[in-house]
Amino acid sequence: MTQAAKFIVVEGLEGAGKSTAMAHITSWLIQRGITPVCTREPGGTPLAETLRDLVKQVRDNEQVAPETELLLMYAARMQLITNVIKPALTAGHWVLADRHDMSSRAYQGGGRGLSDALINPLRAMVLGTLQADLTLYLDIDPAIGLERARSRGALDRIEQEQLAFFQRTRAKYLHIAATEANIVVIDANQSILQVQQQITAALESAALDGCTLGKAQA
Ligand code: Z5A
Repeated sequence: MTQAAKFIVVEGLEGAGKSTAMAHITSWLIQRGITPVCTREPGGTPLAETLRDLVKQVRDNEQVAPETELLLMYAARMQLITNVIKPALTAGHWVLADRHDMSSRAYQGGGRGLSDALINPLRAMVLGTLQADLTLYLDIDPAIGLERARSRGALDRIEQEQLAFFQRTRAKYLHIAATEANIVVIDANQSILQVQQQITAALESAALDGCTLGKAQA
């Protein structure tokens, strides 16, 4: 493959099918000779995985301030970008991310109601010039996503939020997707096969830096 390394992000509410999509995209890329470095957020380095555990747990019924949650997300992201994402892209590896910055804007911005004025300075510090080449936002009715998540077992601290929290989060996701470039909305309410077909179509038509990957090489 001669294309420059690309940064592809999968986003969506819980139960939207991100893990399922990650596996599909990975095999789509491998068929084209590209083995991506896969990440998840929060997480992906030893310290970031510890922060992930902390942010997902309920501890002694302590309320977690929205700002604390925001800072933990960006602390984990800083570690991941510094130690994994940037080195991978610099070395010419494609990066495929299960959640990234759009999650913070949707959950802590939309869901928790934190302002752009509060979030944007953190984004500037942590992201610098890093930008996804393509974001696939898997849009799902929160009630359906939560039902899928519940069927897997116990819910973590954020998953225990009320439906209205996820409706605000979804609204923010949709607003960002409608107003910013390089974001494709996938209807994740459909069957796994139909979702995969939409993802394949999005990947095939994505002009990643002017270079369309298209069909697999023979
Ligand atoms: N969070 C945040 O607040 N701010 C941030 O900046 C970041 C994160 C980065 C991370 O959770 C939590 O952190 C998350 C947001 C917050 N919290 N919440 N709530 P996570 O990433 O570990 O988990 P998740 O987002 O909740 O992912 P998930 O529940 O594992 O969902 P998923 O990966 O999108 O879905 P899946 O595992 O692919 O599928 C779920 C099930 O549905 C599974 O049984 C599938 O077989 C099934 N499935 C998948 N697709 C379909 C379709 N199309 N039809 C039917 N069934 C399907």
